[in-house]
Amino acid sequence: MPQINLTELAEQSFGTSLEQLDDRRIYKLLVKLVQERSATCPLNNGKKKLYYISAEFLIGKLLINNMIDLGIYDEVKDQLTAAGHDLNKIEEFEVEPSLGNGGLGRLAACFLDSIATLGLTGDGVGLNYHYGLFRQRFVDNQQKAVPDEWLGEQDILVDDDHSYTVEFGDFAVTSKLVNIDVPGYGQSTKNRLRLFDLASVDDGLVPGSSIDFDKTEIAKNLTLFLYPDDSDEQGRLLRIYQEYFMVSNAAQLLIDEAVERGSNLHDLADYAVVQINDTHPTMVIPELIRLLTTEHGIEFDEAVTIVRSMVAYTNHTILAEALEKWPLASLQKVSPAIADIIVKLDEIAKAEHDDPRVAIIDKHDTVHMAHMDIHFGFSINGVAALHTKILEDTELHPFYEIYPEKFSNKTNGITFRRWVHGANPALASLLDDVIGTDWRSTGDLSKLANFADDKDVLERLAATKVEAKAIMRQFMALEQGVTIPSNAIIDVQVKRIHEYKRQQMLALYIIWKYLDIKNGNRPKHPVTIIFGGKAAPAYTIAQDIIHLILTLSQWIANDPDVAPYLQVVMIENYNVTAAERVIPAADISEQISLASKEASGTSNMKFMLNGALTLCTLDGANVEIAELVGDENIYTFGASSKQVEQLYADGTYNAGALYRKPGIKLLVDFITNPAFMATGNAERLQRLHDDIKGKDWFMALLDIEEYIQTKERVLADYEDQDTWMRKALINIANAGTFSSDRTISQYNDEIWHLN
Ligand code: C3B
Repeated sequence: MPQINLTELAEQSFGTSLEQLDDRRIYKLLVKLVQERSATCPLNNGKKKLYYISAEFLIGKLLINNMIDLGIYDEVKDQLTAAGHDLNKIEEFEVEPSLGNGGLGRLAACFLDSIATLGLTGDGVGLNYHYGLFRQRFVDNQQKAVPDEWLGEQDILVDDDHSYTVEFGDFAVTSKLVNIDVPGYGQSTKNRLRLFDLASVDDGLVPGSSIDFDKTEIAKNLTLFLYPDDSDEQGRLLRIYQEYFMVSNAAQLLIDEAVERGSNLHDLADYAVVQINDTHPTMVIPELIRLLTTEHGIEFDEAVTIVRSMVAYTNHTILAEALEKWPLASLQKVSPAIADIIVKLDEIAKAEHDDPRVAIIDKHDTVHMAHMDIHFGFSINGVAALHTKILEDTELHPFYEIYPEKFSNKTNGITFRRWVHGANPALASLLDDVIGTDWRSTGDLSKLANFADDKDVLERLAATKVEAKAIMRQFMALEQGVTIPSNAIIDVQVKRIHEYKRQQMLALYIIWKYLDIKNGNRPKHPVTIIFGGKAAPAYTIAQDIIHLILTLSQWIANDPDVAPYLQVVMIENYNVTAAERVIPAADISEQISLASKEASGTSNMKFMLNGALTLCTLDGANVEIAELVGDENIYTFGASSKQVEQLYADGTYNAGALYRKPGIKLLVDFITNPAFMATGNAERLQRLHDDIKGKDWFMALLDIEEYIQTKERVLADYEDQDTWMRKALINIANAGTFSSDRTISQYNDEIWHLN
C-alpha cells in the first residue's frame, strides 16, 4: 500500500494546506481515502461461505475502525496531530448507523470484524432500516422515541445490483441491496455486510417526530424500522413480513452466489453455511427448502437433508419473550408456501420424536421457531458457559436429550480493534510499550500480568484512566451539558433497559446512598453513576425505570447537601459512540442482572478490557470473568442461578415480605414520597413502586442488601489506589479470552469449517 500524505491530499482535493482545512473537509477527505483503500481490497473468496443472518448489526461509526483495519490509523492520526487537528472532533461529522438495538447486534458487528480479520469468507446479511430502532430523547424526564434519520448523511453504503422478488400471500415486493465493506485487520481482503431494502419503501409514511406509522402498508413500510411495535396484531404481522423478507433475500443471494462459485445445489452445503442469530432468521430454513424444490427441481427429502447440514442456530436468551412463537395462521397469511413447509417439517419432527415438548407446532397451532432451528439445524450454541449449561439442563433439556451432539458453548467476545485500539488510544499505546504490539492481532494480553507489581506501569495505567475520563467528561459536557467532576469515581451501567438487568436495583442503591449522605456520611471521592440505554417503546415498566433514574438525577442535583458527593447521569440516546467514550472512563462496571437471566453480556468484557473492576452477580460471562481474575480482583454478590431457578420453580419468591423489612421499605417508599413524586410523573412512579413491592419478578429486593454492602466495599477499596490499579491491571491481563477473534476461531473450527 502506498504511504499516506494528507498534506498532499489536502492540496489536491481542496487546494489548501492541511493546517488550514476545517474538520468537516478533513472528514470528507478521510472518508474518500478509506473508500479508495477499501475498494482495492478483493473479497475473500473461499469455496465455502458463511452467511451470518441477523435482524441487527450495531456497527457503530466506521471511519476510525476502518482506518485501523486498513492499517492506516496511526499514520493518519500522527499527521493530523502534527497539523493541529483532533481525530475525535473530526469523527463527530460521521453519523452512527442505526441498525441495531443491544448486545445481540453489537456482537454481530464484532463478529464481522473478526471474521474478516481471520481472513474467513463470510458476510453479514440483514435489513437496511431507514429510521433504525429509534432515537431516544428525554422530555420531562421521560423517554421519547423519535425516528433516527441516519440514512440521509451516511457515506458508507455501496449499491449492489442484486435484486429479488419476494412473494407474500397476496402480493409481491422487489428488493434492492446495499453493502458495507468490512475490511479485516492485517488482511488485504475484505467481506461485506449485505443489507436488503425494499425498492418501494416510502419514507413519507413516517411523520417527522413520531415513530407511529401505518403498519398495514407492507409494500411501503417493511424496512422503515427495526423492531416496530409488536404490541398489536398488525405489528406482529409486520415483524413476520420483515423476517420473511430478510431471509428470502438472504436465501436467494446465497443460492446465486453458490451457483456462481460452482455449486450444483445438491452439494450446496459444501458452498454455504448459515448462522441464525437468535430466532428472527429462522424462516431461512423453510425458504431454502422452498427455493431448492420449487425453483431448482430438487426433491423435498433431499432439500431437507441439504438444509439440515448447512444451518446452525445461536440462542441468545432464555427469556420467553425473545423466543419467538408465531401463530401458524399469521405465517400462512405472510407466506402460505412457507407455512406449508413448516407443517411438513413439523410432521417429520413429530415422526422422529413423539414428544409434545419438542413439537414445532403445538396443540394451539403456535409455531415455536427455536424448535425448528434445533430440529433442522446441525448446531445450537449458547453464548456463555453458564447460559449453555442452563439450555442443556433446563430450558432446552428435552432437545439436549435427543441431540446432545448438536449443543455447544461459544462464549461471546469483543473486537479489541474497536474497544481498545480505537476507543482507548492511551491504553493501547501503554500496552504497546509494555508488552509489544502483538496483542492487537493475537488478543494475548497475559504478559501484562508480569507487571502487576511494577509501580511505574501501575502509575501509567492510572494516567490512561485520567485521560479516558477527560475525554468522557468532554463528551458529556458537549452532548448533554453535564459537568462531571474530574476526581469522581465513575460507576457505569450501560445496556438496554430491562427489569432482568435490574437498573431499578441500582436506582434503589442511589436512594440508599442519597439518604446515607443526608445523614452526614460523606464519601471521600464524589461518585458519578452513569446509566445509558433505550427501553422498548411498548415496555411500560422499563420506561418507568428510566423516569425514576432521570427524576433521581434531577432531585440529587438540586440538593446542595448531596450534589457535591453524588451525581446521577443518564446518557441520552446511548449508542456505540457513547459506549466508546464512557467505557474506557469507567472505574466500576455494573453487571447486576438476576442470576440465570443474562445470557452472556458483552459490556462486562469491554469494561474489564479497559481496566474497570466488575461488580456483579454470578450470571452470564461474569462467571468466566470471575474464574479468570480470581476472587480478590472482582466483586460478586447475590443469589446464585441455582437458587433463583429454585425460587421460580417453587413459586416461593415473596417480594412483599422483603419489602416489609424496614431498611428496604425505606428505599422503595422513597419512590412515592410526596415531595419526590411531585417532581416527577406520579403515575409512572406509583406503578413502578407497586410493581417492585408487589411482584418484583426479577427479584431486585432479594439481592439489594448484599448489593449495597458490596458496593460500599468497592467504594472503600477505591481509596487504596495502588491496590485498585493492581486489580485493574490483572483484569486487563486476563481479558484476552474475550477477544472475538477467539470466539470466531471456535465457531469456525467447531461449526462452520470454512477453509
Ligand atoms: C443479548 C443478551 O441479552 C446478552 O446477554 C448477550 O451478551 C447478547 O445478546 C449477545 O449474545 N440479547 C439481545 O441483545 N437481544 C436479544 N433479543 C436477545 C439477547
